[in-house]
Amino acid sequence: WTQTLAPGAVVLRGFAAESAPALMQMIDQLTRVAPFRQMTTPGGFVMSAAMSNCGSLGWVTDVQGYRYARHDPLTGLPWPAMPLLFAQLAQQAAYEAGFPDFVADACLMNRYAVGSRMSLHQDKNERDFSQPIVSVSLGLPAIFQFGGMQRSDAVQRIPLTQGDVLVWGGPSRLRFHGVQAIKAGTEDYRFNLTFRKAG
Ligand code: MD5
Ligand code: FE
Repeated sequence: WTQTLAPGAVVLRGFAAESAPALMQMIDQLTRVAPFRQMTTPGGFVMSAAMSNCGSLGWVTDVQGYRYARHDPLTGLPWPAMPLLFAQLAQQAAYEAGFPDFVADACLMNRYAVGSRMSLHQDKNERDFSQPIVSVSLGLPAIFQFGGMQRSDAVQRIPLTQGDVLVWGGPSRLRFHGVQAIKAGTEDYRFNLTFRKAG
């Protein structure tokens, strides 16, 4: 079933539940080529979530800033291609949410260990904000913080479990958001796939 959180922000509960084991296996394969690593922010902080990418562009951060890059700075290799399973899932979810022409060229893979979090931020390194972001939750549950257009705006707390897919478009594309510290559970990690049209 689908739930609208705000204009443009749609939750597809369990949309990826059946695909979850295959998605996790794919993450494992992709990150043998492009390993998970904790990146450094321009301010010099080591991010709490470990990240990797697939697709023609990958999101990276280091002391020089946030950007999309064609190559993995850790290995010098191009990011691994986006698997068809990923591309089709992202496209179908965007379609369900009213974005029929979404084609992702970047998939950021986030891995949260117990205690990892992501502080409030906006996603604004992409070229075209008319394209949505599709995010897929796997593994341990999380509490997602869904804020407003300003950092100081109140946040809604949205529980997310394995297989939940969110589509963030329209007026919600640039909202502040974050992930609260992950609690211990029956698995080791929370994974999130974040699909974007970056270029
Ligand atoms: C996560 N990742 O759960 C989230 C899922 C990131 C990140 O935030 O930047 O890697 S994407 C959530 C998102 C994207 C765009 C807009 C909004 C949320 N929003 O309006 O709340 O690891
Ligand atoms: Fe984000």
